[in-house]
Formats: sequence, structure tokens, C-alpha cells
Amino acid sequence: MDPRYAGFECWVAGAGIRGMFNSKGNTIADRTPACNMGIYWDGDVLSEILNGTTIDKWDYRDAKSIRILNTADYQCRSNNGTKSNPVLSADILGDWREEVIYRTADDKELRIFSTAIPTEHKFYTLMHDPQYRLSIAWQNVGYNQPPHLSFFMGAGMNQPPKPFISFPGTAK
Ligand SMILES: [Ca+2]
Ligand SMILES: [Ca+2]
Repeated sequence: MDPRYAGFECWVAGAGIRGMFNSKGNTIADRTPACNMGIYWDGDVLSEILNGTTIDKWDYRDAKSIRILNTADYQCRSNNGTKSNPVLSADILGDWREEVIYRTADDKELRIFSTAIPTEHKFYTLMHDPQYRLSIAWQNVGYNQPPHLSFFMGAGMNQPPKPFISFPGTAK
């Protein structure tokens, strides 16, 4: 979320530990976002924040979240009480950015949200990564947690490895 530091950022909720940390363990911000899961939503390779029914962009200069989308504006609700998950977040359509699925408040529909923001980055879909694909399954079989790639995606990333995937009935 913060391109000034290599690797991921982390923080803790409810343990009396304040601030955001970089991958070296150094404090890089006093404030932290309300965050349940990450999501690759806009055009850059930084992760956005998926929390409840909302997707936010972390403004690392001012250490605050900026709202991109609130699916509650489209009659959607999160699941699982205080855990507040979507039905699913996953790269299931289109390019490598992730989509997110919610139920409607009346439980009669599933609604799929997909980014409309252009990107300059051209990657294989995230579902081409076997670890990510497995992550999508584990979201739905236990205590919901966000999917993770087997390679680093973020500022300063290398080109992702070419997927080692073949289709049934084809040689390669
Ligand atoms: Ca992004
Ligand atoms: Ca996608």
C-alpha cells in the first residue's frame, strides 16, 4: 500500500500496538486503516483495502483511507457478523484485477463488482497462479481470509513468473 517501502505493510488491531509497520518492522505511519482484506482494484500494483462493503485507497502521504466504492450504495451487505466478509473476493473475470461478490440486503441476489479503472499493467490473470487459485477455495471452506499470490505484487515487483498450467487434452 505504501510504495516508499519494499514489501508489504502490516498493523495490528486491538492488541495495544499502534501504528503501521514496514517489512523491516519499522513504524511508518501513526494511523492505520480499517481493513479486513486486501484487493487489487485500481490500475496500479499496490493493494487496496477491502473492509465490510467498502473498497478504499490508502493515501500513504496523509495516512488516511480514501473511499473508492461502497457496495452498500448498491443495496449490498457483508456476511458473517463482525467478520464482515464479502461472499467472495477473487480474480474471476476479465484482467488481473480482482472482482468482489456481495449479497443484496434482501438475500435475493448476488452482485458482482468489477473495476472500471484502466491499467497500464499487463499480467496473466491471478487465477493462473496455483497458490492464488487455492486461496479462492480456502476463502469458502473455513475462517474467511483474503487470497494471496505465490509471488510479490507491489511497488518494485518483478514480472510475475509465467504460469505452469496446462489444459486437459492439450500437450502443454
Ligand atoms: Ca492497486
Ligand atoms: Ca479480474
